[in-house]
Amino acid sequence: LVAAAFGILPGSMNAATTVNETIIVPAGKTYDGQGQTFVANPNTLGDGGQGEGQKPVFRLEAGATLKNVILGAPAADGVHCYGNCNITNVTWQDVGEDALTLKSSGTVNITGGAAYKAYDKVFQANAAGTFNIKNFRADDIGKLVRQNGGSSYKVVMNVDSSDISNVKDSILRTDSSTSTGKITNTRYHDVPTLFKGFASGNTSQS
Ligand code: ADA
Ligand code: CA
Ligand code: CA
Ligand code: CA
Repeated sequence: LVAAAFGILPGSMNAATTVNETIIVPAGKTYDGQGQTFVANPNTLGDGGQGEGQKPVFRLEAGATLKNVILGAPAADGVHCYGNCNITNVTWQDVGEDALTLKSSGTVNITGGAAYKAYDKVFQANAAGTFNIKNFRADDIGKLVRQNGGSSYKVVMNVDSSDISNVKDSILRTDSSTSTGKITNTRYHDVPTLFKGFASGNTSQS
């Protein structure tokens, strides 16, 4: 078949790849998913519910890039970044426990992509650092960025040119008096509060 020869047999493009063991992207390397859908094996990584301790589908070492990836359900604990990472055109169709966690200090650049159906958090900051979120779409979420509850390190949260809707709690949330939140050029609807827990003067919106 001509279609088979060109790899466009019906169904073959949309079949999800089941990830049994966390895919590690080494320091400084790029993993290009080429638009493929990845789902977690619930028995080895996690069922994508609210249980803590699930494993990530992707683990990015410092300076790694993840691009052109669709995470389907279950997405377990999503993506873990150990230091700087670039997340380009990555879509979470149904966020698992959370979508992405900064596990050690660094800058996370999230450009393009989307996150849907996050019962609680999308991006979780478990270390000091910066989140630059640009051209992102989020719908039906608890919070877009949450600094780990009770922590006092500094997290800089920037959201630009994004579209955020149906938020249960807030877009950006921290308990740290040094963390900052900035939202620019962004559309939102059904969002109860943009910022929660920031010290006065540490937020801006335009
Ligand atoms: C919760 C939990 C933390 C950590 C975090 C996460 O905030 O209290 O201990 O597990 O989730 O990284 O998902
Ligand atoms: Ca959690
Ligand atoms: Ca979900
Ligand atoms: Ca988590």
